[in-house]
Amino acid sequence: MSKPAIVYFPVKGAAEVIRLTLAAAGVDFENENLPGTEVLKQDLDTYSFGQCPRYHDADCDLVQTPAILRYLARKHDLYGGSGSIVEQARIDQLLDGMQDLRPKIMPLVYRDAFQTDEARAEFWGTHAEPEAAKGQCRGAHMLYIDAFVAKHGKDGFAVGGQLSVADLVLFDLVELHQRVFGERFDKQYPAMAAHHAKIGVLPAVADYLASALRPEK
Ligand SMILES: N[C@@H](CCC(=O)N[C@@H](CS)C(=O)NCC(=O)O)C(=O)O
Repeated sequence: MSKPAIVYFPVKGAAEVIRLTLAAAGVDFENENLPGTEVLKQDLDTYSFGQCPRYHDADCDLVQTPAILRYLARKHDLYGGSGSIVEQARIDQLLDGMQDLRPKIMPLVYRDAFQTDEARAEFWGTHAEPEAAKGQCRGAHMLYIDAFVAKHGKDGFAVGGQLSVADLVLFDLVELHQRVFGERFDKQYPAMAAHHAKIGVLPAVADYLASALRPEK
């Protein structure tokens, strides 16, 4: 039988949160690289919304990253420790809050037009500078994430006291910020940097980070 697979481009991009979640769950998966974007529009049976990433295993074939993450969290016990629907809702809140911030930082990593000091200053001034959280940032601000984790996390985990899908998504979100802002980010958000360091040394995650399964870019 074939392994669970992620269908995407050969970059971390939007698929990295899925790879991290599978790795943390100890799932032996593979990457299937898309040769181009044409298939996304030609095969709407598979790519229902004309987009990737796609995930498939013996039980199902899915698109839409949030749906894939929740499926994997339920399947691999990464949706809160107690089976409590309140804890699951807390995890959902954090996932949704991070989903507001993610599209703001992604272009600074992946789009040439946003690799400028102006774009970095604009992002920092709107989505990372603590004072800016008082203004209109459309719900997308690192201070909100930081405060949510301080309130609802325990023992270094993002929500509750054990590893959940929210930890893997936060790990990736923090890393995107670190790629753009380096030490400036860690100094401004030490608890987020500490969370990243903690998750990165969990044995299953560390093995994945050092593996050939992880795209370089
Ligand atoms: N809502 C989708 C968005 C995925 C998305 O934006 N995918 C991009 C690649 S990162 C894509 O397929 N772009 C091609 C297109 O939209 O035509 C998800 O969360 O998975």
